[in-house]
Amino acid sequence: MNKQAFLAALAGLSLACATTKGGESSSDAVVAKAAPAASELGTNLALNKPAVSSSDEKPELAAKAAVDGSLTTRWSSNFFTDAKPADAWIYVDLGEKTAIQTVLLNWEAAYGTEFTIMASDDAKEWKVIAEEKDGHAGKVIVKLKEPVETRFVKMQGIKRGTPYGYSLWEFEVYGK
Ligand SMILES: [Ca+2]
Repeated sequence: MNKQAFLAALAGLSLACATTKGGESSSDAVVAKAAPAASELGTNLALNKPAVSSSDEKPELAAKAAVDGSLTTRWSSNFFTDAKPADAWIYVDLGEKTAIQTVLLNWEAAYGTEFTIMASDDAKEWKVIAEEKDGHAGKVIVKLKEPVETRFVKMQGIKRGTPYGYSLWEFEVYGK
């Protein structure tokens, strides 16, 4: 690579970093890596709402542990018995159609590298509202460009970050 090409590549790299930092993206969803203050997101609409999962590794690692507001309890999908462990999912029922704009996934060490966020009014017909291809352990914040009206909000796993299941300390949903 000559000097000019190297500088051009470097400029591209810093532009990519700035794009990530600024939270701007050309895709439908913006994924922020840093957690905003809780007050910026408002009320967690998923807190203590009914949650359903494709499977649970153990009874104490059930779906409800991802919406109980506790960072010492978690949901884990079952990676021993699931025919397709990478397809595991969890959804929360907000109780009524609600405008949502942010989903915060607080992943345990067993995180999802690739997953989608889906919306539904009946828990049968699902629509993809965001896609993430760079998941990591810890907090992953998926911010939609526009609010979406939905009753059910789902994390649909596509690719696991580890050979284990998908495990979330908390699955949080916000209106802004
Ligand atoms: Ca929890």
